[in-house]
Formats: sequence, structure tokens, C-alpha cells
Amino acid sequence: MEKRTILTTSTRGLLEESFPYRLYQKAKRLGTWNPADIDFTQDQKDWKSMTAEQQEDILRLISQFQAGEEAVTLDLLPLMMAIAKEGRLEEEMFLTTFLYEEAKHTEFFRLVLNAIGEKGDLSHFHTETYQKIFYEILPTAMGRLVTDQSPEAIAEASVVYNMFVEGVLAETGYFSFYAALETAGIMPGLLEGIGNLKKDESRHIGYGTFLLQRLICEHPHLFDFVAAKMGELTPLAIRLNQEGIAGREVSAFGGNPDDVMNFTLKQLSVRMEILARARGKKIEEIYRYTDSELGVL
Ligand code: MN3
Ligand code: FE
Repeated sequence: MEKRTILTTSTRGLLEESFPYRLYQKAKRLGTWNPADIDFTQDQKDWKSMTAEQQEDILRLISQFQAGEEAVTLDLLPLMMAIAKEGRLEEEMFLTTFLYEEAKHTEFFRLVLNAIGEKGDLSHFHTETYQKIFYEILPTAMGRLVTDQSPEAIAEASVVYNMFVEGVLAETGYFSFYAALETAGIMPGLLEGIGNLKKDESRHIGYGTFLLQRLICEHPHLFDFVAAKMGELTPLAIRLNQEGIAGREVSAFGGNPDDVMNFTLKQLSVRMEILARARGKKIEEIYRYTDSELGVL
């Protein structure tokens, strides 16, 4: 066992101006919404008035989110452990809010399903590509951290979890929810929750971006590694979209499926553009990032 170093009673104290500590403060203010307080009365009525195809499209999205939130809740812990082991106190303090929020997201989608009276097995919505990502790639990358806390392993975990699952797939999912429900003016409870989720996720993705930039700054060779990982994951995001569209030219809500695909492709390139900014930066500059520089809402 290494000798313990206590930070908060040392002259270092807490890095109150650092990005992760500021993110922690923001999470305490904004991450406190309660899924159980959301009123789904109108959603119940709207659900009954939707066509079978519309219900199917929304149910696919909800079931993929529900399982996704459950997966990220279950899989985050090894990252927290790796960060704690390195004594990165401010980052761990933020991560306590991160895990709590994922638990609330898991609760939220189950409340939506309960409200619309959906009690059946929804796993048929978990297509081959979906299963590859959420049943295999994500738990493997996160679980690896239990025994391997190398910078490469942490970078891989963060690429899969923060950049790909949160930064590309979840962001695309919000886009699809808004495109369907906001335009149709239905399911206000579901949309209220999605609005909260989106803000929570912006902090999670912001942290992941900070973490990867910090790692790239400390170990410059990791930039190519991260870019290659994103490249490997890209076809999966495209296939997942195609499976949802299932060859249709219009969605059940009249939207153009190409808009969703274009949104995904844009997210994939935006994530890498932001990470590329770490190259040539000093570590102090990365700790000084403002919320808006890392896309935190
Ligand atoms: Mn979430
Ligand atoms: Fe998240």
C-alpha cells in the first residue's frame, strides 16, 4: 500500500478554480432534478392518440435509452476507481455526481414506460449493432480498468463511454426525440426529462473531453490512439442509425431520416475536433477551460 497523501489539510487544499471542481459545483446546482416529480398525465393521453408506427418509433428510442442508461450506470464505477487511485480528488468529486445522475436517468425512462403502460419485454429493439456496443464494447472497455489503469486503458474507456456512447449516440437520440415530439407538440413529460438529461450529459461529455485532453497532454502519443478508436467505432454509429431507419424514406413523424444520420456524422467529427485542441496545450490551460469551451450547458 502506498503512503496516503491528504490534500485538503495540506497547503494545496482543493483546486477550486479547476475545471472538474467547477463542474462538480455546477452538478450540485443543476443535477438535482427529480424524475419522480415529472407529471406524465398528458403523455399518457398523447400515447393513446399516436399511430402504431409512431408508438413503435418512440418505443425503440426509449428502449435503447433505457438499456443504455442502465449500462452506463453499471459500467462507470471502474473509471471512478481508477481516478480515485490516482488521488485526483476534484475529478472524483465530480464523478460522484455523474454516477448519481446516470442512476436518475435509468429511473426516468422506467417511469416513462410505466406511465404509458408498457410492461413487455423490449429487448427485440436491441439490434445486433446495439448489442455489440452496449452488451460487449462498453462493458469490456470499462471492466478493463479494474485490472489495468494505464493511460491507454483510461483513454479507451473514455472514448467509448464519453465520446461515443454519450457524445455521439445519446446526443443523436435527443435529436431524434426532439425531431419527433417537439414538432408534433406531444409528450411534454418525456420532453421535460430529455431536456434535463441533455444538460446532465453535457457535463459528462465535458468531463470526458477534459479527461482525454489531460491524457493527450500528458501522453501526446494518445491522440492517434484516440483518433483510431473513434475511427473503429464510427461504422457502428452509422449502422445503428440504419437499423432504426429500416429503409424508410420518412419517419413515423414525417421527419427525414437523413437529418438524423447527418447529425450523427457531425457529432463524430466535432468530438475529434475538440480533442485535437489538446495538442500543444500546456496542462494548466486544460485545467482552466471554461464550461462553454467544452460545450457544457
Ligand atoms: Mn445518462
Ligand atoms: Fe451520462
